[in-house]
Amino acid sequence: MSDVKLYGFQRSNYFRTARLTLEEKGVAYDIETVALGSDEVRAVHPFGKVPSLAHGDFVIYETSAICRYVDEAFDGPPLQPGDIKGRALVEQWISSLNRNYDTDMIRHVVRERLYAPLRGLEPDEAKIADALPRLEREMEVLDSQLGQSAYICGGDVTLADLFLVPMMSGFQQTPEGQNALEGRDNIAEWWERMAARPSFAANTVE
Ligand SMILES: N[C@@H](CCC(=O)N[C@@H](CS)C(=O)NCC(=O)O)C(=O)O
Repeated sequence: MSDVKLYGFQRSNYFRTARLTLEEKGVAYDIETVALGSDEVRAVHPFGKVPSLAHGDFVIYETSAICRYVDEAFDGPPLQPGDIKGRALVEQWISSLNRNYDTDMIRHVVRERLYAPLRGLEPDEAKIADALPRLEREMEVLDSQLGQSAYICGGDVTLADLFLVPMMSGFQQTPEGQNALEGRDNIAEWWERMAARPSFAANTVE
């Protein structure tokens, strides 16, 4: 049993980002599967969201804070650059991935196209259509960035890549995702590199 415990559930893309970070750092951890709305989740997150992380009696929520904490509190390969500008770019990308890409890829497309039918609901086609022009630009920007370096923020994997992996895995399963990714060869090559990493097993959703 480890003194690091990650709370959440595997379908959550943010939970998987936190897991990928722990895996990349080589940190031993336990998983506590908690259901949204449960007393267990509210005990470790004031807004009842996932994930949260406990390290001993220190409990932290918000995925970017969790990932930075894990990167800085434990040994293992650094997941943020050593220089100020490099760290600012990682922060820029994490913020943009959360604000723009997660909104459109996950909340507008994946939740409607993949998850709504699992709950017996019809996808909200207007919500999906609304995101498509933004997704076009988002994929253009991402593909251009990945044309400059192997990973989002340079030649090494950073936290920014670990935020994108779970978003991309759901998105590319949708027809809208496949369409938006058509011809985006730099994104496809990045995906192959990420999928080849041992940490990628932590991204699997049954
Ligand atoms: N800003 C939060 C977002 C976390 C989040 O939205 N998690 C989703 C699961 S992927 C969730 O808990 N949704 C339930 C809800 O919003 O009530 C973070 O970075 O941790």
